[in-house]
Amino acid sequence: MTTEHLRLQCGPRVLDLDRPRIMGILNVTPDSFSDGGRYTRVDAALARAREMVAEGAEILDIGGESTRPGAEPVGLDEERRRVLPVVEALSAAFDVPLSVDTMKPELMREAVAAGAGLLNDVNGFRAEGALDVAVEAAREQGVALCAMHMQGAPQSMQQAPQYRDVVAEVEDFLAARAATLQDAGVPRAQILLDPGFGFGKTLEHNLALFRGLPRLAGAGLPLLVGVSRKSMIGALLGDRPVQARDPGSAIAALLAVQAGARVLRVHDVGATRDALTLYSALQADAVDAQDMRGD
Ligand code: HH2
Repeated sequence: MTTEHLRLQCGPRVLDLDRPRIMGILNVTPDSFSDGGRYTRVDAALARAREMVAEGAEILDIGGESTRPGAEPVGLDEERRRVLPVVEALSAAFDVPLSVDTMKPELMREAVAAGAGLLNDVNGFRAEGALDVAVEAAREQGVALCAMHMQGAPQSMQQAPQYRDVVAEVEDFLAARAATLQDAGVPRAQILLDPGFGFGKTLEHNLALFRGLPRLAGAGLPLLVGVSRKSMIGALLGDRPVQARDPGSAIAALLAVQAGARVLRVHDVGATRDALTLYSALQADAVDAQDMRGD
């Protein structure tokens, strides 16, 4: 694990990453793989956000386009209509950084204007115009950027993903994105990297990547890990259905922290928080228990 003091600036707010932080997932889509259709109304999204913050979420990630394998792309106007009212309502109601999960540069710009402090792009800011908008928002408003690795596009990424060496290729990709962002003037404290579990990866690729997390974390930039409810958890537990994957997801999140992850993107915030609290209380060499709990 890296010894560098890591922190993450998300607009006006700074998160110290000496202890891991939980990013609660708020999908405002009709078709997300585990919670689609539940939080599409602003009042339902607000209520869910309140719950997650009470349970210990320190970042909320709002997504208006499902990226599950085979998902249909959503047009800009529709994604805007889903996401922006929720970002506005949440930024008025909560003092936690808001992340917006989008690949579209127009929405990135509008989300930052509406109060987002983090741009989370599963496409690693590779869509036309995305890098320019993200860099401008990072330099002018201090927002954080999360660049994720994905092979292919959601519609077809699980058809036949192939790698020579998945850990080396993801490591090279993330290093190259980090270098591009830094060369464009984005400070290190505003960069998060994510290996992208399940995005153009078979179960074997996901397992290799998980085992390679210490190597990825060794590069010195904070890692975000998102395995919550994903098919790798279901497969490892004997075809466990999506709604029964939360205990396994919390354990995997904990193992990711042990391997160097600093931000955990999860659906079940309470279970993940409990796992982290117990870990720090029961491990002699772990970070102080109070710190983990966020007291
Ligand atoms: N996974 C999903 C979506 N966004 N962003 C990052 N940085 N890392 C991830 O692993 C990640 C992500 C997919 O999960 P979910 O949001 O629950 O589902 P859906 O894409 O169906 O909305």
